[in-house]
Amino acid sequence: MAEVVKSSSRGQVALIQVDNPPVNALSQAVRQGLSDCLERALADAAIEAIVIACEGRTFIAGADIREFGKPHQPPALPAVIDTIEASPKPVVAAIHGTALGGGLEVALGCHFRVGVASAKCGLPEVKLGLLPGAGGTQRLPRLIGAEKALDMIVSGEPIDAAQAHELGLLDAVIDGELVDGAVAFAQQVVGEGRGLRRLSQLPVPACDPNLFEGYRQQIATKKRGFEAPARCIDTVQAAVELPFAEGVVKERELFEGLRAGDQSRAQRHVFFAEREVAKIPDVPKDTPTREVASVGIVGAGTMGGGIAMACANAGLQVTLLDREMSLVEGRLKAIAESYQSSAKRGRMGQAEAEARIARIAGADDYAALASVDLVIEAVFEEMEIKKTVFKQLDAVCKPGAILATNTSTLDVNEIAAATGRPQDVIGLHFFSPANIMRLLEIVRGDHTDKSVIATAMKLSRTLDKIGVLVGVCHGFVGNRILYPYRREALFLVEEGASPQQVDRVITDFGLPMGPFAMSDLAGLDIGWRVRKAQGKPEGERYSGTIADRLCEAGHFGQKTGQGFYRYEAGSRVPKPYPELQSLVEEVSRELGIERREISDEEILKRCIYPMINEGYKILDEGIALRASDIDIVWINGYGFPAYRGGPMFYGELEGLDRVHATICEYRDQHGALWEPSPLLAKAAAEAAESR
Ligand code: T1G
Repeated sequence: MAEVVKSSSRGQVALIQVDNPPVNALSQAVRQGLSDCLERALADAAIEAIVIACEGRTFIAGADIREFGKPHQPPALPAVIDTIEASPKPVVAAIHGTALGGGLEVALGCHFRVGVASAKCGLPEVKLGLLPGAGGTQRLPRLIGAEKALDMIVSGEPIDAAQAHELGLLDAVIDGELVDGAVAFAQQVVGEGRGLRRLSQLPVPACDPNLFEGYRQQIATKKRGFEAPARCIDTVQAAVELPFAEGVVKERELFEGLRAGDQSRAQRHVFFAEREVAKIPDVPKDTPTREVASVGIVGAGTMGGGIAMACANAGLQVTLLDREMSLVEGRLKAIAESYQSSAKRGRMGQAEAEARIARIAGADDYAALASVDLVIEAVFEEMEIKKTVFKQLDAVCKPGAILATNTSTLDVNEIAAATGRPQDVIGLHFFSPANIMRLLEIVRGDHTDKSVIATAMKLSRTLDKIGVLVGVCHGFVGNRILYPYRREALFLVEEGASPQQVDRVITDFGLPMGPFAMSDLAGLDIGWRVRKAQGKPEGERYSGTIADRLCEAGHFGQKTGQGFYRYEAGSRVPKPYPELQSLVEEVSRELGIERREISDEEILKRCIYPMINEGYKILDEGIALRASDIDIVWINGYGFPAYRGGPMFYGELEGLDRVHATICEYRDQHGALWEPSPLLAKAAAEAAESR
């Protein structure tokens, strides 16, 4: 196996270089190599100083996350770092790329740290449901103070070289070749006889004793449900209150507790799942893509406007088209106000705001789209209207232009068939607000060309979104899973629960909103229109009775001030109201349902398990490439808590055999809507065997 840690020397300076692509993760071999090379350098009388650097694109980017589920293998990283720090010879870390996690902890064990101007330093363990477990929570506060250390450790966000230098995390920013600069720095340290700064021996600079309690309150809402952020605060507080030796014991104890927990397992699953979505078996990485520098958007509604902003934010030239110029001008005005407001709040510079506004032009004639590289249709969710738009695009757009529909449920193949170029048609399903939500469902039609798929995946990265390739079915992946979730929530209210009880159970589980508050936000009239068009399903229990009654009375949710909840003027706070309860009880009576107390546990299972079952049906039909893609859709499109890994991973945490057994019970109680997916049954049997 290629050497993952190499040593050489530059005069009296030993150069230890990690070479473990792609990110120089601290695998067992790297830890062993570092330890061996250090030992040799320390034993070599001719060596006066040591530089630790990395080959490839980055300094060490952390522990090897793939090793976490396996038994510890020596040498342990803290031991390697302690050896570095105890060295009687100065050790200098030479940082480029991103020194992250255990990588930064290795650098903190060094006596000095230098980096190039483009380098970044961070402790992102909290994003994996962990905390820095190799002394970082104890050494960093000793170097930059508790408050700055808290910011880095609890946010998990890296800082750039300039900030790091200003904080003292970097002793120098190297112009020119990094290793040369680091060796020169080491020689200077030796030449000047500079003392070795061992962070473990420094006191933590004095800080406000209320810092930690204040920080806990500060993150309570934003990090609701996550365990790791609070534990991160505990470890930094330990750094302030305990001697180093006791502080690292506390750190290790809290780290191991998180590492073994479900939340970190889930968040590590999400880390890899977010990278898997880009891997499409029959569309390899080197598939040619088409240039996308200009985008036409058809439909100046809320979605069209959001998509226009998402594209302008990414530097693309945008033409926003609608049949009435007054509609376009109204939307352009709203977009300009949004950017100006962001500039006023300091979210972006005034010049950047104006540049983005300037990138979006208006039009009311399809001829304006003749030369664009990509068109995204975002008109009314009605098939005939969409087909008319695509016929016009087919007549106007240049050969090779990509024609995309933002439909959230409709058949992309039927839309593509309205053109003479189905190979250039694809679905780009943005989530509202389109300039904020990270998820982009990329819907592959039967004839969609591979270059179009590859271009769409690349576009998702350009827009700083997560693109997930899905197949054609009603609702694709996200909304298809939403239907049974919402259906069961409505049934539970007909059977005895209240909307607020269901919403509380779901928000306690970790979603940002429950199904009823979410319906009120989206607008009850949207689903009402679809139900009226589709008609009541034959032979199965109808879930729309209560929602229909509300819509028939003109109660569409927030937009009318009343839906499942009432909203005071100007307020978005949902408030229960007695007339809703009377309506619900009336519907239960009409349906002959004896209302009963329903437990929170039943509510949770009846809302979440159908999502898992639908996910297995989606997999079985090939609508999603892998279960983890479904998790990414629901985490990024609907706020499923990352610390539960997504609906499919959550099913594994629950035990698929238990999930399957419960679904079978509900089928026996509530009928065929609960019929388990055969693929789930198979996975459940395998889970039972492996138990
Ligand atoms: N371990 C294992 N694999 C990793 C990895 C890691 N730490 N980081 C990246 N990879 C893989 C990744 O899965 C992908 O694989 C490939 O490398 C390229 O990654 C003890 C406990 C460094 C900013 O959390 O943030 O240290 O898909 O696509 O966009 O206290 O990777 O090609 O097969 O993301 O250029 C802390 C995680 C660990 C950093 C580069 N460190 N990595 O981004 O490439 S815990 C992290 C990143 C720890 C200590 C604790 C990013 C990156 P594949 P990529 P990129």
